Amino acid sequence: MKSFRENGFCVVAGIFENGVIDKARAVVDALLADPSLSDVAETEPEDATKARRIWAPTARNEVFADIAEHPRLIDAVAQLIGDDVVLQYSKLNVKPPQVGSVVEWHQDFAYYPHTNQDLLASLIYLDDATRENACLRVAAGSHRQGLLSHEKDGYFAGKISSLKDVGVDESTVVDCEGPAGSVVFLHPLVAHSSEKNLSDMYRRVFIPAYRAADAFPIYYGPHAAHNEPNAKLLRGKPAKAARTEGGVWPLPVAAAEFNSLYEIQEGSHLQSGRKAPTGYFAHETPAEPEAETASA
Ligand SMILES: O=C(O)CCC(=O)C(=O)O
Repeated sequence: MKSFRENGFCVVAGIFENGVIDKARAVVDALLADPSLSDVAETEPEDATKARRIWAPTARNEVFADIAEHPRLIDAVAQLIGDDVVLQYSKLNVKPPQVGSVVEWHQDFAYYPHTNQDLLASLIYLDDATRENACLRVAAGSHRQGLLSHEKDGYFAGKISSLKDVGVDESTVVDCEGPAGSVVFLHPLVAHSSEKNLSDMYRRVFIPAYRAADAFPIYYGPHAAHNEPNAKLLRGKPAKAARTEGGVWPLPVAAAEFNSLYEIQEGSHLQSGRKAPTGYFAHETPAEPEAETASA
């Protein structure tokens, strides 16, 4: 837990009883083999038969809901963000062999700015994770540098251009390796990423994310609109007040709506034909150069 405060992450083993992670893997195998996979998952651009992200696993199968609410997991979460714990959302990254997509450097708070920073993501490895099959990588201590720029051309691009560009020391990067069942707890401001999976092994990770009950989203964009109706108090009391920390937080206003971190990081949302922000959230667009007019 000291490591979470100092480094912005910690890796904890031994939370789950034997068999729990095997059960979760069996559920994922069944989902991946289901012909209607594309209804519940985003697929790999290199191979549309392979999923890279299963949406909202806790809503699909009680094995995942039980893991996300496991008392020992929530004990650990409560030590890090306080006793009133809300499940914010869940997702499952598949990283299939050979094609598993890169996750570029980013901080979760850039996607989900809240009134305070008592949030965390818990990455529960379902397979043994090493550098070879693209384990999570964290820039230790980067959470102390505040929110780093995730913008490109004036819009939220979902990633940091490079650690060096934003002043993060590359020598702080740590590989979060661990056997299946290990949990990486991530501070919302710690920069993290993972490489493409070029190995022959899966590197699946189930990610329930939590927040203190008195942390509320400060940007009600498409992501919050999707997640908030299902946010669930798991322990303690609901908040009667929002706890705020002062500051100025850039909002994740993208040039077009995006469905996932992968899409926005790859820039494919720009080719999607989805609409740009309008009205209140519209950015100023540069004026078009004036058309040349024929002289008389
Ligand atoms: O799956 C990974 O390696 C990284 C996950 C992550 O950072 C995310 O999905 O936000």
